[in-house]
Amino acid sequence: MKKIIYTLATGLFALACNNINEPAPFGAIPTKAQVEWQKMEYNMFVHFGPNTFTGAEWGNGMEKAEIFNPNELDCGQWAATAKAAGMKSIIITAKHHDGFCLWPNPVSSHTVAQSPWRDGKGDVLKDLSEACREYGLDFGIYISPWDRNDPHYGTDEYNDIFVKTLEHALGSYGHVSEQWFDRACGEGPNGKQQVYDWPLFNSTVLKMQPDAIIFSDYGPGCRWVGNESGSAGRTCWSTMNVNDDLTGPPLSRRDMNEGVKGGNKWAAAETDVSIRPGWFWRESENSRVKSLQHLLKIYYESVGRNSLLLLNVPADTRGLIHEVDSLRLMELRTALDSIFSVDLAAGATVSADNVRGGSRRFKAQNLLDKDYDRYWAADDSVTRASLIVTLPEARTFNRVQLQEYIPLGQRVSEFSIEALAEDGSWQPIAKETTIGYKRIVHVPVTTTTAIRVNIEDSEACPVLNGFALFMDNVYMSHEMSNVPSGETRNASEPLVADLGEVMEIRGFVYAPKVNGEDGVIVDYKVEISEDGMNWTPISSVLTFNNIVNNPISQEVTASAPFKTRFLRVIPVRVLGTDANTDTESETYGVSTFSCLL
Ligand code: FUL
Repeated sequence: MKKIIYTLATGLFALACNNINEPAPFGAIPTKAQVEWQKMEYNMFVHFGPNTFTGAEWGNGMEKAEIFNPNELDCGQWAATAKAAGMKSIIITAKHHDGFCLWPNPVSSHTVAQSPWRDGKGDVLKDLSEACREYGLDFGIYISPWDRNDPHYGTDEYNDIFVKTLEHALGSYGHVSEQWFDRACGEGPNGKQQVYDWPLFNSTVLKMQPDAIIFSDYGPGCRWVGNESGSAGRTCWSTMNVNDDLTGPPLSRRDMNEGVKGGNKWAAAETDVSIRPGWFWRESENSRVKSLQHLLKIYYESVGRNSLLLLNVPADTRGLIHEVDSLRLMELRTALDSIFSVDLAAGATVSADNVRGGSRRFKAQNLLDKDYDRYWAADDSVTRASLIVTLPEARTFNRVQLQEYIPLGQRVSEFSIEALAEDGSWQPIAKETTIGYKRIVHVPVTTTTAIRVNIEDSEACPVLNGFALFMDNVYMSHEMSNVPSGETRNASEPLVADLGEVMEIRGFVYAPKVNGEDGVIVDYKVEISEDGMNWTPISSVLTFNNIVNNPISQEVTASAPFKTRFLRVIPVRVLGTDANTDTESETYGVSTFSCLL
């Protein structure tokens, strides 16, 4: 009888425990589409257009449509490459800043229809959307609001034209998973000023594609990570503080990089970075495709830091992904598979010092079951808790992966990891801040039978759905230095070249060096001299294109060769020294400078 009462009692207890409510969502939470977007983790960006044929990073809009002729274009090859690389979608630059459209449309007269490619009957968006469908990939579109070709740019009419452009692109190719809005604009103070109607642009996208994730500095779907070097903040919140209409003062790069704790909108970071120095393909950069080590570093600093990695793999003048790039992608895939396919926490048992309502539904073991929607949660009053993962035997690892169940919001703001030492003490191996959708923590190579994860602080009760251990034998942390060293100067002083005698030159090359102490030149003027004392200006204020975000070597050529002995570049605006330039995490410094003979 006693036994029956006991069984009945425990049965009732278990029943009661399983009725414990799940935690209420905390703060801003993602939509279902945003959760699915984040689960993709790794996508392909393809920059392609007139710049592919001219070698420019930013076209000036004057490029003739005749130059666009990728006569071996095969979007099936792009999609097959992305699929084999393990990417889940492809986003194409349907219209970059030069205004050229990769699809025929009635809104523009500067499109593939005006090009010789396939006798003006080609359509890159059609080919790519079909290829993506065939390979089970999502399809996304980059359309630049900044347009250096459209004569209406800078007038009220332009916003309506832009809306029609969006409607056409978003309405003609089936499902579009992501709309990429680039807020770059290099018009400068004397250039055309366009006041964009962002609420109208965003509502147009959602009218045409209700589930599309809209990328921009502010979201609303996802936000820019604040740099083009492939690195999300070590602290990385998926929330931001932005106005409802997504307008307002420019966000700081730091806010974009790290997000804002307790921010009012969910807009997780998307890390866009190119596999090459530039965004567009250039023959000269075939030898400068990022190394496997560099790409792994980027992977850890994006996917491993609660961000989605959007890796740009530009198509070449043939219209194909170049062999060098696809080989590197396959090397990366092989490395990622070798690192992440064996979870060294498999077979472990997990306990916690607090389980929500004592309920089996929220038990700590859920962390290992690989079911995304089953999680461990603590009681509402608990913001500090410890989990102990006991391994079946001693195992060796150097990566600890943690995941928060983001459909209920991002909560953890501080955590530490310890390993059980042979003498029974807990030895600290990591101390970090945020987790988010996925956090891959680098720890020293550790051999142990148990790991303790301490949630030291959380905005609300912690809710975690994943824990894993990995051993990475491929990636070795080392300094990445892919910029040539050479003559060093303080970047706020003029850069002066003395050729020794009067010579004919074509222009000059300026290569800012990253991670230096001083600033990189953004805007500048050029002067020449025969004696080094009397100088003649030969330019108005010019800008190094996209140098703020992507500080790669810039080649500046004059419209015709000219003769001089001295040439100097006078900085007009320099990163890090201009109070109006937000450069908290961006100081670049000593540079190389030389003339082009
Ligand atoms: C930037 C652009 O200016 C670059 O050309 C490139 O498209 C990059 C993805 O975004 O803001």
